[in-house]
Order: sequence, then structure tokens, then C-alpha cells
Amino acid sequence: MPKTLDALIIGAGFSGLYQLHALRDRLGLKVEVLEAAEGVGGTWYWNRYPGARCDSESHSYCYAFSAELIREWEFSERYPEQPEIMRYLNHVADRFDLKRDIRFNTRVTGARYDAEENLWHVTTEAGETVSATWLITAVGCLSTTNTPDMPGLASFKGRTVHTGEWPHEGLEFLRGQRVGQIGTGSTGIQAAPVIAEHAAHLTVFQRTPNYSVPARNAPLSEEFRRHVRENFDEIREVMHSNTNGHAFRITERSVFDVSEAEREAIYEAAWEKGGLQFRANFSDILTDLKANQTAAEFVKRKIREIVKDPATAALLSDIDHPYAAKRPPIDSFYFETFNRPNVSLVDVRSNPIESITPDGLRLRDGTEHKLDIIVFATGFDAMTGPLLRLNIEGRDGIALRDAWAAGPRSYLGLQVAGFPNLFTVTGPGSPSVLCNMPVAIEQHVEWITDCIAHLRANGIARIEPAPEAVEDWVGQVNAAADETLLPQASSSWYLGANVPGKPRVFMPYAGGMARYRGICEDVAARGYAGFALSP
Ligand code: NA7
Repeated sequence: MPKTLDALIIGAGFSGLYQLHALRDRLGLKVEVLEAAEGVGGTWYWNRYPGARCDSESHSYCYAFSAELIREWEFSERYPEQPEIMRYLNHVADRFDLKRDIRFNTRVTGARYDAEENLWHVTTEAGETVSATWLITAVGCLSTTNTPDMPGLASFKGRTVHTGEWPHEGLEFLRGQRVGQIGTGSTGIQAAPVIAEHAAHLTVFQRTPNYSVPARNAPLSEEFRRHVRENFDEIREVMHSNTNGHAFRITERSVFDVSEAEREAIYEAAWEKGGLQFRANFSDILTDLKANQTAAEFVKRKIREIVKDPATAALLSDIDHPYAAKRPPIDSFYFETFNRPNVSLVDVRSNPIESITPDGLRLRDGTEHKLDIIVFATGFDAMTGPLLRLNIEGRDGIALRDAWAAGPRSYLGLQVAGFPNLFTVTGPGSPSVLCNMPVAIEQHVEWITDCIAHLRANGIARIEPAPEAVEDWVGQVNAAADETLLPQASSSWYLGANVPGKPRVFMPYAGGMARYRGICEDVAARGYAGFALSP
């Protein structure tokens, strides 16, 4: 007899942990989490690559729902490193006694909605079935790795590793090796400086050059920690009321409200301060191309100042998308790394990788690079990948993969028409990836929890978005993107452009977290407007 639960959650990262706590401990539901890994952490469990660190500042990269949790946990650095985030999430899981309801080493391979029983039947790799009324995916947005299908890959005699599936053995295997790194997104930019410290030689294969601003990571002073402890309510208020969920506000002034000299001084100070705040000094950086160019030119100039070899500097700064139109990385000595004698940069935009060979890789012009290890920092099948690989089947046997063949369509990023009682935390159409993630996650989890409480209290067995509401939301997601420069980065994962064959649809809601929160609250206040509710 398959097990039947009130709610089943897939994934035990930031989202799944809080969703379990909220449904089990606040609503008293019978809930279980299925998790493929052998521990909690989700994306952070897998992403153990060299230099893996969060780009959100640690005092904002945490749950804000529990005053006790805030009081008892302190991160040690401005940006938390992967092992410290893992310690934090394990602390949360232990503190709220979550692990007893998480089944580890359990990969979901299918989920099917049965209309007659009004149940989701979820199957696992081991062939087990678990059934539940409410199915909540908490599978993250950047958890399905994308390894390009390069000819000859299987023939490589050395070792290949994707940053998002980094082995648990650490970094020692890089020692003294000739390492090739493919990819210069946020991950590659974090990884290269640390790989270079271990490898005999690091060759970075760059297709699209990228802007990056120094993170200026450092240990947190006792004074700053006290400030956070004593002022967390105000910090949370900032995080909840701005567009990006970070603990800083975007200054309400145009790039052109100040003189050129003032602007230069502002950029210079922001560069020295470091971090994602770099784009927060003006309100029009992401909406006005001319304004954006001032920031872009500033960063390009910095790259050329830092990198000593003029040809390498030219390649690194030959960036043609607007600043921050691709997810803007922050780094710890990325550009400086190219001044090391054991690091070289190879442009694979003009001269693409043609094949992997037994001894390394070959470019189109015939140049061979001999390598012992290839690191794929090639990103993820973002947002839709983690959901599609669950093989979800909704009402009338419709597969999510077919429903989204032309790109994802959701209502609020939280539900999909034809898939009753399925909630997608941080799904496509939500603002999560453009936001400090835990802020978006808390909002989604709390909204879903309140929704399920409302349904139960009112004897409603089924919730599903109306097709018109989905149509309208897709329109709002497109309109919000079009108000920004974000769609102009043609190779961005926001557009699915990094995965060959993936539909080019701008996936996240770019209207800002605060606006989104208001919309979700309004929908709930109007009795879940746009959703079909049935008893
Ligand atoms: P990204 O940002 O998608 O970056 C992937 C990088 O890999 C990017 O530079 C790609 O170049 C490059 N890439 C992908 N496929 C290839 C092939 N076939 N040949 C050469 N280069 C390739 O992933 P990240 O892991 O860095 O970051 C993902 C998010 O994680 C990040 O934005 C944060 O939100 C956290 P391209 O730009 O496609 O030309």
C-alpha cells in the first residue's frame, strides 16, 4: 500500500527545509521531503567547486522568519562560503528537527496527478511510490547541470568535472595538473582564482567575456555583527521592501543627475566597497542603455587597468552586452588571476572548441591544448531543467514537458494550469533568481502555506490557475522584462540561451520582489483570484 501524505516536498535546500517546517509545524500536516542527495543543502550541497561562495551578503543570505534563529547564528565573512552555508542549513535542519521527515538518497523520477483520487503519485528511482494531496517542488533554479555535448568528450583520458557536481574530495586532485576551465559565468569567475592556486597551469576558455566587480570579501567585524543583531528588524524591512531582496536600497537618481566627475567618484567608491551594490548607486542602470554604458565603460576600464597583458585585457574587456544584463558576477581577484604566470586565456568565441581529444581539446583552427583535467563551469539548464526532469504529468495525462514545449508558462511562478495542487517554489515566472534568494523563498513558502491553510479551512480540495490568469501573468513577465535591458544579453541563462535547443523565453519576473509580493498578497486577499478552486 503506497504511503499517503498531506503534502510531499521535493528537495531539501533553502526552500524545502522551510516548506517542511511551515507545513508540518505551523499547519500540523503530514509531510515528507524527498531529497536526492545524502544531506540537506540543495544547490549548495552539490556546488562544492573551488571558490564557491554566495554573492549575497551573509547577513541577508539567511532565513528571517525566526527571531531565535537570527539571534543564534552568525556568519563569519561578508559573503558566506559554501561550507559555511552547509553548516548553516544543517543547523536549521537540526534546530527545527527537520531531518526526521526528510528521506535522503531518494531521487524522484516521476510525478503523476490522479484526478479521481485527487492525489499526486510520486515515484522514486528505487521504484517506490509516495502519494500526497499537495505536491511542492523545492528543486531550485540552478540544480540541473549543463555539460555541452562536445564531440570526443568520452575519449578524454583525463578527468572531467562540472562545477555543479564537484566531487567531495576537495581540491587536491587539481594539484600540479594542467587544468582547462570552460565557462566564465559567475561560477567560472569564482573558480578560476582558486584553481590557479592549485593547478600547474590553468587555461580559461572564454566564449562570452563578462563584467565583474570585486566582492571585497572579508571577515565580519564584531561591530558589524552587533549592528546586525541589534537592527535586524530594519534590515529585514529593507530586504522586504526593495526590488532585489538585498539589504541595500537602489538610490533613486539617474546616472545623468550627476556630473561626469561625480559619477566617476561614485563608481570608484562603489568599486572600492565591492559587491552587487555596484549597480545600486543609480536607478536607471538596468533600464537605460546610455546610463548602463557609463557603468559598463567604467568596469571595462578597470579590467584593462588590472590585467597587464594588453591582448588578454582586450579579450576580457571585449564585452558587448549591457552591464548586469547577464547575472552580474562579483569576484575575488578574478582579473588579477590572468597576471599569474601559470594562467592563460583562450578566446573560443572567434575560434570555438571543435572537439575534446584524448589529451585535451582542439579548437576550430586546429590548435591543440593538452590538459589533464577539464572543468566545466558551463552553468545550468536553469529554472525549467530541475522541474522537467521530474517527469511531471498533470490532469488528463498532460506532461509538463509538453505544456512547456515553447517555454514555461505559470501563474505567479507558483502554479501551472493543468497541474492541480502542484506548487513550484521559485518556479519560472517568479522573481527569485533576480532577487536575494532566501527572501524570495520565504515569500513563496509563506504564500503557499497560507494558501493551503485557506483551502483546508474552506473545504477546498483542488486549486489550479485559470488559463486566462496564466496568459495574463506570462504577459506581465514579458512586459516587466521589456522594461529592462535584461533581455538584451543574448547568451544569458535567464533566456535559456546557454542550453542548445531550449526555447528562448525570458523566464524570471523582472518587476521586482516588492511589486511581486504585493501582487501575491492581493491575489490571496481576493480569495485567490485567478485560481479555480473546487471542493
Ligand atoms: P552561466 O552563467 O550560465 O555561465 C556558463 C558559462 O559557460 C558561460 O561563460 C558560457 O558562455 C560558458 N559556456 C557554456 N557552454 C559553452 C560551450 N559549449 N563552449 C564554451 N563556453 C560555454 O553559469 P554559472 O554556473 O557561471 O552561473 C550560474 C548562476 O549560478 C549564476 O548566474 C548565479 O546566479 C549562480 P556563454 O555566455 O554561453 O557564451
